[in-house]
Amino acid sequence: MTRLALVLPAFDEEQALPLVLAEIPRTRALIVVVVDNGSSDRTGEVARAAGAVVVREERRGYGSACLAGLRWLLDDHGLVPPLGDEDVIVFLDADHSDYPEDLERLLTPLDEGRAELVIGSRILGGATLSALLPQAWFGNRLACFLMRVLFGARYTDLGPFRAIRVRALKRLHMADTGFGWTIEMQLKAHSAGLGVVEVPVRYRPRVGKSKITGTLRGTLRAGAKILGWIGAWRVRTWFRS
Ligand SMILES: Nc1nc2c(ncn2[C@@H]2O[C@H](COP(=O)(O)OP(=O)(O)OP(=O)(O)O)[C@@H](O)[C@H]2O)c(=O)[nH]1
Ligand SMILES: [Mg+2]
Repeated sequence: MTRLALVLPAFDEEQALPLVLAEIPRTRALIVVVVDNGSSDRTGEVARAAGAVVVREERRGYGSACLAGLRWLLDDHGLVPPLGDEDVIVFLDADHSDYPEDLERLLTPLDEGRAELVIGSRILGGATLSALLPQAWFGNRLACFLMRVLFGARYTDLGPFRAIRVRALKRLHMADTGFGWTIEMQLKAHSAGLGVVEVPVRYRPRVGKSKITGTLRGTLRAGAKILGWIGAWRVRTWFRS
C-alpha cells in the first residue's frame, strides 16, 4: 500500500499552524511533518502539541524547508520507515491560505494513475485578489505565460499546495533553497515529461504576518528568483537539445 506524507514549511507561523493542522482531513493514514525553519516564535511547540513531527532547519528559505522535510522522510532514522518510490508527498503552506480539506482533490489524479505531480491551482479555483494579492496574481500569470511561450508548458499557477509521487520527485533533483522551489519543480517536471495535472483549489487571506508577497522587498526577490529560473532553464535546455 502506498503511504502519504504532508510537509509543511513553517517560519514563525504559531498563529496559523494550529488551524492548518486541525483542518487536515484524517480519512487516510498520513505522516505530518512540520519543518520549523528557524522560527523565533512557538511554531515548533504548537506543531508538536498538535501531534506533528517537527524537523528543525536553521538554513532559512522556503526550498530549504521543503528539502529538509523531504530528507527526513527519505532517511532511515529509525523513527518511521523511509518513504518508498510509490509513496506520495504533499506540500502545504503553514499560513492557512490553502484549505487542507482540498487534499482529496490533489490525490485523486494520483490514485487514478492520471498524474505523478498534481498542482493545486488557485487561479482555476477562482482566487480573489484579497487572498492572492494583485502582485502575486500578476507574477504567477506572467510566469505561466512565459512557460507557455518558451517551453509549451500549460500551467495556470505556481500554487504551493501540491502532491507528487516520491519516484517522480527523486527524478527532479530539487535544489532551490528559496521561493524558486515551485517553479523549479514545474520546469523540471515539464522537461522530464512527467504526467502533470492541475486541479482547482481554494485560497484565502493568510493568518499572521505576510512575509513575501505582502512586502515590496519580498515580492521583488521572489519575482526575480522566478524569472531567473525561467531564463536559466531556457538557456540550459537550448544547450541540451
Ligand atoms: N517567508 C518565508 N516563508 C517560509 C520560510 N521558510 C518556510 N516558510 C513558509 O513558507 C510558506 C509560504 O510563505 P509565505 O510567507 O506565506 O509566502 P507567500 O504566500 O508568498 O506570501 P504571504 O502569504 O503574503 O506572506 C509559509 O508557510 C511560511 O511559513 C522562509 O524562510 N521565509
Ligand atoms: Mg502565504
